[in-house]
Amino acid sequence: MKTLKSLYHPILLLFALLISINVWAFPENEDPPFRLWYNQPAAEWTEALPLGNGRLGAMVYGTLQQERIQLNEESLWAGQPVDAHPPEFREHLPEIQEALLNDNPARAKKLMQQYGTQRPTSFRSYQPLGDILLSFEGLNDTNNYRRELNLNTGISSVAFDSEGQHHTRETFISATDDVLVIRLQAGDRDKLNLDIHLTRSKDAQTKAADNNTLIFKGQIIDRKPPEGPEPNPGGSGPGGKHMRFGGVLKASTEGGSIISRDSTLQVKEASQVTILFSAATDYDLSTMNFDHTTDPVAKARATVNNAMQKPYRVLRRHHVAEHREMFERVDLNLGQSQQDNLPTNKRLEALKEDKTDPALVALMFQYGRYLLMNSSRYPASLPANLQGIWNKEMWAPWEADYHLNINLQMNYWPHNPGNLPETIIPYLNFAESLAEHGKETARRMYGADGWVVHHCTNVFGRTTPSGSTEESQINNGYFPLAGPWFLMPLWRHYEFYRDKQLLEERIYPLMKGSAEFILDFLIENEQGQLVTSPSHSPENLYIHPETGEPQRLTVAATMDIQIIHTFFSACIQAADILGKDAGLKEKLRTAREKLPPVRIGDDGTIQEWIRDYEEENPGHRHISHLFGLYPGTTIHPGKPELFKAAEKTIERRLAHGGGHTGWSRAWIISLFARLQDEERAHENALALLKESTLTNLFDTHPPFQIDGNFGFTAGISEMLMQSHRDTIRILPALPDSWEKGYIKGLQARGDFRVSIHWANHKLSRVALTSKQGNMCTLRYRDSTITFNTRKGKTYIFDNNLIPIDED
Ligand code: FUC
Repeated sequence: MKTLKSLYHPILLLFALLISINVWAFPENEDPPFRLWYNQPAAEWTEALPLGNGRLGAMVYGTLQQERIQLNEESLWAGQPVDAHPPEFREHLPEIQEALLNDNPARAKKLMQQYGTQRPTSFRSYQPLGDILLSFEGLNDTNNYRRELNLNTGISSVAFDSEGQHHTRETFISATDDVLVIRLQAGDRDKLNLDIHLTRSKDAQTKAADNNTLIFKGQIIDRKPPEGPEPNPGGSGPGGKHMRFGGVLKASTEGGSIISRDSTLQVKEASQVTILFSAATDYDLSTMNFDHTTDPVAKARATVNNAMQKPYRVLRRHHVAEHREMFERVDLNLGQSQQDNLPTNKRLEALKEDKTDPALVALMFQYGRYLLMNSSRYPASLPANLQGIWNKEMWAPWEADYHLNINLQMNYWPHNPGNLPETIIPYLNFAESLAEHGKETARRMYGADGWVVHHCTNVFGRTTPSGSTEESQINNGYFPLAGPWFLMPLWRHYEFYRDKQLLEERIYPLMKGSAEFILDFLIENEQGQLVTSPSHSPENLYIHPETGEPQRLTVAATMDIQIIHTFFSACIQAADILGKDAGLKEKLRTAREKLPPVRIGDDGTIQEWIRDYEEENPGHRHISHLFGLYPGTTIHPGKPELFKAAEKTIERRLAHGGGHTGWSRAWIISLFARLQDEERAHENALALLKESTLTNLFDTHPPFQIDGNFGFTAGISEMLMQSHRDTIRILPALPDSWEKGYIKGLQARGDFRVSIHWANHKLSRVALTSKQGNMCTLRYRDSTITFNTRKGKTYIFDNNLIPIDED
C-alpha cells in the first residue's frame, strides 16, 4: 500500500510526465545517439541545423513565432558557361617556360599576365533557393524549449511548451522520396494557427495553386556591374536571364482547415500539420549548362505528388531506415565526459576552457560523416562544394565553388574510411562531365592530349585558370596539376572498395586522360629531368634569392612532383589490374624515373620548391609539400630522412602561425597521425574544435567552409586506423586521453571492415570482416600478422594480434 501511494507523489508524477514527453518527442532516443542540441532557437545561420539528401539542403532555425527553414538546391548557380581560354597562351607557352627554366620568374610573370589571362577571370556564385517561413499565432508563454539534430535519424526536432501545451516540430529531408518534410504537432488541448510562406529575396515569385499548394517559380537574373554586386574585379561573366528553378509545397492538416490567400497558405485550428516540399532547376550535368526545355516546377510537382501517396509515418519510417543504414555503419566511442549532458554550445564553451570532452570529438567525427552523406549521395548529381550544399548568401564566400587545390579533395578524405562509398558517385559524375570540357582546354591552351582543369571550377565546367583578378588568375589560379589530384579520391575509392567494374568503366578512363595531359605537359630541364612549368606551390610565394622579390611561378614545385609520382604510380597499377595500355604504362614508368627528387633543405625541412628558397609566408595554410605524407603515401617511416623532415616541416609551419584556417588545422591532424604522433594529432583536433568551430559545429575558415569538417573526420579515423602501403595499422596514434573506447565499421583498403576496441590505452580486440577474400596484413605496435582471408568471414584478434576462435 505504501509503495502504491508513493507512486502518486507529485514529484514522481512530474518526473514520469517529463520522461513520457521526452520519449514522445524524440522516439529514436537511444543510448547514446549522436546529436547536437540547444536550449534556444538559432539566432543566426551558423546556429541553425543542417539537413540534406545530397540534392536538397535546409537549415532549420527552430524559431518560435516565425520558424525559418532556409533552403538549398545543389545546382542553383548564377552565371552561365563562358569561353575563357586565353587565345595566345599556347603560342607563348614555350617562351614562358624558357624564362622559368632560365630562372627568370619576373619575365615569366609578365608574359603570363600578357598571354595567360582572359576575362571574365572568375564566375558567379552558388545561390540559396529560398526560405519556408512559418508564422505562428499564439505561442506565448513558452518554456522547456529544446531543439536538436539527431545524426542517427537525420531528423531535426523542436519541442517546447506553450500555455501548458506541448508542441513538437520535426523536419527531415528524405533521400528515398526526395522531399523535405515538416510535421507540426500541438498538444491535445491546443490548436495550430499559422501562415505558410515560400520566399526568396530576388528572382522568384510564389503563388497558391489551390488551397493547400504553393508554387514557387524563378529565374536567376544576373546583372552586370555597376547595377549588381561584383566582388571579382576581373569579371564573372555576362549578365542576363539564366538558370530557372521552381518548387512545390503542399500542406495537409489533421483537424482545422487550410485556405490560400495570394502567396500564403493559412492554417486554422489544426492539431497537426504536414508540409512537403521539393524543388528543381533546369540544370543538366551532362552538358554542364541549363536547358530551358526543362520545367523545374513540373519536376518538383511530380516528386511531391509521389510523396503525397505516403502517409507521414511511412515517409518518416522510410527516411529513418535509409538514413540509419548509412550513418550507423560506423560507430565511435571515445569515452564519456561530464559535459555529456550539456547543450552543444555549452560543451564547446567548456572545451575552450580546457574541460576534457572526448565524446564531443566523437560527435564531431560523426558530424563529418553526416554532412558528407547529406551533401553528396543519390539523388544528388553534384559533389559537395565549399559549403556542402548549405549556403544562405546570394554571392557566397569563394562562390561556394569547387576549389581543386585542396578543398574539394579534402571533402572526400573521410568517404573511404568512413564507409560511405555512395558519396563518391556525385564526385565521379562531375569529374566525367568536367573532363569533357577539360579536353578542349588541354588542346587549346597546351596543344596537349587528354584533359586539364585548373585550380577551381563550377557547375558550368570552367576548366581554364580563374581568379578574382588577372593577377590571381595567373598566380593561384594557374594550377594545371588540379586534374590528377582531383582524381586521387577516385583511385583511392578503388583501393578501398575494389570495385573493378567501376575502375574499368569510369575511373580509369579519366585517369588515362589526365595522365596523357601530364605526359604532354612535362618538359625537360638542363639536367634531363622532367619538370612542370609553369608551376607554383599552392598558394605560397618564395623569395627569389637574387632579386629578393617575392615570386610565385617556378618549375616543378615539390607538390607537383609528389602528385605526379603518386598519380603515375596509380595509373600504372590500374593499367596492370585491368591488363591494358602496356605502351602508356611504359611511358609513365620512364617519365616517373625522370622526375626530380623530393629534397631536404638546409633547415632540415622538405623543400617546398625545386630550389631551397625561403618562403614568403613560412606559416602558410597550405602545406603542399607534405602531400606525400598525407593524403599521399610516398613519405613514410621506411624513408626515415624524409619522414623526419616532414615532421620539421609541420613544426616550422606551426611555429609561424600555420593551421589558422579550419581546413589547414584539419590537414595537420592527419599529418601528425601519419607521423604516429598521437598527442600532437590530438592537440590539433582540439584546436580545430576550440578555434575553428561554429555553434552548429560547422567548421570555419573563417567564414564557414565545410572542408574542415571533413578533414577533421578523416584525421580522427587516421588516428585510429591507417591502411596505406598494404598494411592495416591498428591504433597508430591513440592519445593518452582516449583511455578506453571503440570504433566499429571503418573501411580499410582491400575491402575490409574493421572494428577496434581498446582499454587502458591498449588494443583489446580487433575484428576484421573480409568483403572480398583478399590477403591482409594487420599491424599493432610491433606485432604484425599476414593472412589469407575468405570472403564474408570475420576474423578476431586479441591485443597481441593472436587470432581468437569465436567458436
Ligand atoms: C583555397 C585556400 C583558401 C580557401 C579557398 C576556398 O584557395 O587557400 O584558404 O580555403 O581555397
